[in-house]
Amino acid sequence: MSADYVMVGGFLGAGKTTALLRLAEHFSAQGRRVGLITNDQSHGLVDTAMVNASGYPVEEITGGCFCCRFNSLTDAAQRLTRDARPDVFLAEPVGSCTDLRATVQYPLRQMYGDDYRVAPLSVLVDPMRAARMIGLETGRTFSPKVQYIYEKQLEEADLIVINKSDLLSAEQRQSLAGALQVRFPDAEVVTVSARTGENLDRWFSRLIGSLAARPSMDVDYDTYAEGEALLGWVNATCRVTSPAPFDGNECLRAIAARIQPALAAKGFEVAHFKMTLSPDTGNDLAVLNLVTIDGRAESPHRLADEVTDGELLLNLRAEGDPGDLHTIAMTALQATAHAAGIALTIEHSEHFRPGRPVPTHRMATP
Ligand SMILES: Nc1nc2c(ncn2[C@@H]2O[C@H](COP(=O)(O)OP(=O)(O)OP(=O)(O)O)[C@@H](O)[C@H]2O)c(=O)[nH]1
Ligand SMILES: [Mg+2]
Repeated sequence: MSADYVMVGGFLGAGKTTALLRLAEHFSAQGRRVGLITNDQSHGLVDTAMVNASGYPVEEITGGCFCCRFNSLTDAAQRLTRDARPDVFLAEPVGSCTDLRATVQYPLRQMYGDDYRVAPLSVLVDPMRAARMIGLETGRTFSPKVQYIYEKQLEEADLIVINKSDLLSAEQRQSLAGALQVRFPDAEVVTVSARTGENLDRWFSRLIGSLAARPSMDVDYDTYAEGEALLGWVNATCRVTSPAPFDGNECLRAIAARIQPALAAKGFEVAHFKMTLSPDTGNDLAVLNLVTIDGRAESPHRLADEVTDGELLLNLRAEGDPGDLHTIAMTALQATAHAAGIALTIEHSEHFRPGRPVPTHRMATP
């Protein structure tokens, strides 16, 4: 019997992981077994920590996007099948990745059509980012080549899912949905809130169908590669210990309070800056996110109790020099720990620009 394969793309920070966890709840409530697949250019993923904390089986594909690591994607699905026998796979590609229809969906359908029923391609958008990108509102945004990736993501969508509707007025919803529909007529536009649950059923009901059979879009891989290379990536895994219990939520807030102004001073636009703090005991988790440089850092999950030791993960993706991003992040981690009397050891850290995307397969038609 074939399993459903649902991929939810969209730019960094749009709310993919939040929405996929909602989708996992939705399918679980129907008695279905879900397996999640997270993906990033490198390891030490905040997303995997979030999925783990929610208790769903998860496989992480690191070292490149799904399209460039297609065999890792199918291997991950097979490992999940062996361990948890999911009948629906929920996959989150890297937020700077596009051309997923031609490089992931169509190859899966052509080569593994007996194993997977490939659902329509959803592309999530953050409404503030989208309104700036398409010129409905002014404010900080990315360079044109990064914008190219953003627009290509929307162009290939079956479903453009405007997320975070809880942040929008009725007029803002209408004008954004209208503008996206005119610009991307092949897609159905739905507006939801993964946070409040508003209208999620409408979106989820569309995932039962199958991928629209249309030719894949044209992509200029030079512009795509140059766009990705404008983004800097920092991942760090740290061990924190303290002789006295400390407030883990406040610790993340204090780190962000140092990083955000330092990035702003350099003129770097944030794509997504996220951190988690997982205490060594229990399943609780503190999460902090920032999705634009002029936005406000948020803590969608807070630790209920103080902590004495745990693992702190930092993932920063911004348009800026990776070396500078790394220095800013490491300085803030050490300075915050020092000020709070916490011992912080950086066990792993790396910084880089994503390499040129070289898909394993590329299929022009379904
Ligand atoms: N207000 C609001 N915030 C949301 C909603 N959905 C997600 N967020 C927040 O948006 C931020 C980014 O969410 P994620 O789910 O981590 O986004 P993502 O697309 O998975 O990000 P990357 O994996 O880095 O590309 C977090 O602060 C979320 O809590 C929503 O419906 N409303
Ligand atoms: Mg995510």
